[in-house]
Amino acid sequence: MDTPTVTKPKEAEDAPDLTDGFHLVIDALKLNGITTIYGVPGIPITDFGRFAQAAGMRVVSFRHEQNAGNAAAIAGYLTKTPGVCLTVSAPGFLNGLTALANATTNCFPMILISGSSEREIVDLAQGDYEEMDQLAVAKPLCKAAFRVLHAADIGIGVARAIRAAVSGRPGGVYLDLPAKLFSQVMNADAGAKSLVKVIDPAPAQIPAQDAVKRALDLLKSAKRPLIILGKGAAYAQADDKIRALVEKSGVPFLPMSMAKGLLPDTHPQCAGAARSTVLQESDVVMLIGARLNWLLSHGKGKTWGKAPKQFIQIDIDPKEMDSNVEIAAPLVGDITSCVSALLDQMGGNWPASPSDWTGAVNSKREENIAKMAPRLMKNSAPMDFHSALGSLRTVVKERPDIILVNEGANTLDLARAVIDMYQPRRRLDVGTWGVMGIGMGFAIAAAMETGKPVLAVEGDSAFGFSGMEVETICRYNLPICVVVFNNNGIYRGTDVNSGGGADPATTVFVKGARYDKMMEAFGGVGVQATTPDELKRAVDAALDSKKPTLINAVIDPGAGSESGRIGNLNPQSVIKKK
Ligand SMILES: Cc1ncc(C[n+]2csc(CCOP(=O)(O)OP(=O)(O)O)c2C)c(N)n1
Ligand SMILES: [Mg+2]
Repeated sequence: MDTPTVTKPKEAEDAPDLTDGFHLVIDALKLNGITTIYGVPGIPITDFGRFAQAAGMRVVSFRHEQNAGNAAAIAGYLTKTPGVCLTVSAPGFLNGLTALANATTNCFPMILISGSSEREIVDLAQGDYEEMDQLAVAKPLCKAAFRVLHAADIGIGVARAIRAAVSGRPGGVYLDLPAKLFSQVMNADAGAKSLVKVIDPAPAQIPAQDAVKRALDLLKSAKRPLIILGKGAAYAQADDKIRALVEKSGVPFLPMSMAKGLLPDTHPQCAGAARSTVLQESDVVMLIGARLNWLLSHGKGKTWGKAPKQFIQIDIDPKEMDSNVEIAAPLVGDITSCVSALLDQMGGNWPASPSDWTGAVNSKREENIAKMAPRLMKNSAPMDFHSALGSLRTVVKERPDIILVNEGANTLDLARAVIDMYQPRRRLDVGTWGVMGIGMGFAIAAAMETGKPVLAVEGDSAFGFSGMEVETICRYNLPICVVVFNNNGIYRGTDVNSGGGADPATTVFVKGARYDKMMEAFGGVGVQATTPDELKRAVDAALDSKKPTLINAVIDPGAGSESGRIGNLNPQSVIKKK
């Protein structure tokens, strides 16, 4: 076995046989193929960032830890290697925690590394600088949490964090590194020997043969089968196998938001535009890396219609089965292994999907697409969501390789419905929680990890959660085009304060704000667009030039609806609105 090399700390120039905590953490990450750190500097990790950069790692400094954390999380999703976020103690740690919890909820592998205060003072609550028992706080919000107290344990600590993040169902891991650890010194050879290269961090989990047979028997018996692809299927990077399964079965498929593009939305079997019909009328549903959570109405109720359903579920986590409704054919294993096993057992003469069903799904899809088409083609000012999205839809059609980041309410729900995706893992959005604030962090990591241009389509409220990172985009000169759908507020810009006071209503912002000026302030390109044609020209120019660009897209303030497409989740008061 090769002995890992260690980077020598500067202080050790006179003592070449020494290393320390700073350098052991860097060496442990590098040994495991982690080359980028997303973070915000400060005590006790400023020098750590400097040393990591000196050692050839990419250390990307953000303006707020939540955005760095979101960047790390989506880097993990895109690469299947944990993304690393680095923060200072207590407040920086807490700022990173939302992203860690969100990563865990969405099954994105990431590691939050935070410096922390001195244990002996924290444990006695003696009021240390940024004192907090961070390990205890992090534990319920992630898959695993570890603290390393001795330099000699850094190798094993980093190894455990990596394995915990990517094995089984991926998620967030917290690694607590007290300030004192960084300057702990040890013999360089012993340090090198203490490092651990994780072997097979996400081992295949092969499904049982009888479970595969049970799933196929059920699928074969279906009169109205449906396949639902979740972002777990996109994460698996088993694109060819999944496509082969869908095409061999002939079954209509429905992509969840971040699974759009795994097979093109324009694929003849795609039932995206006939969602209500297929959910209501299907009789056997195969879930691939999709959970029956609120996004699928927990697998029951009106959304799922009256016809009895039987579910086949492919998931790596056995606990996912029967979480909401009975799963008739659970298939536990990693998606690549499960889909391969299904393909193998399907053999050469799998029957075609019943043609009355596929025909009905197709005609519903064509009907809905035709209904929407005229709304996407209007070239008027002010723009409404559909006309603005119509031009972005064409942009993505012409440039299917770009990455689309999307958040907001109407801006999210309508973009998801309107913009067809053509390639896997090109759509990154608010995920399971519908969280606002992922925009700039996701865009920055997507650009850095893939080298591809990024189009971030942002509600004006959504953008505000991470908007300061436009400076980061300019500083690193990233090929990111941000389009702010500016309707002067949350859902709409037209609410008034029903109490009659001077304060604005709770959901509205400064009218006619010029978000484009924010990008100009840092040397990027700012554009104001008032028609779909102007918008398309500006986005094309941005993606061609690869210059950081922000387009303020002026949207009719009255065009949106409350909470986009999930207004039904708002609790209602018995007292009528004034
Ligand atoms: C962290 C977080 N805070 C608050 C919310 C509630 N929320 C949902 S959508 C939204 C903003 C919607 O406005 P905008 O982004 O402008 O989209 P629009 O509907 O106007 O297009 C907010 C604040 C949330 N989802 N996540
Ligand atoms: Mg808005």
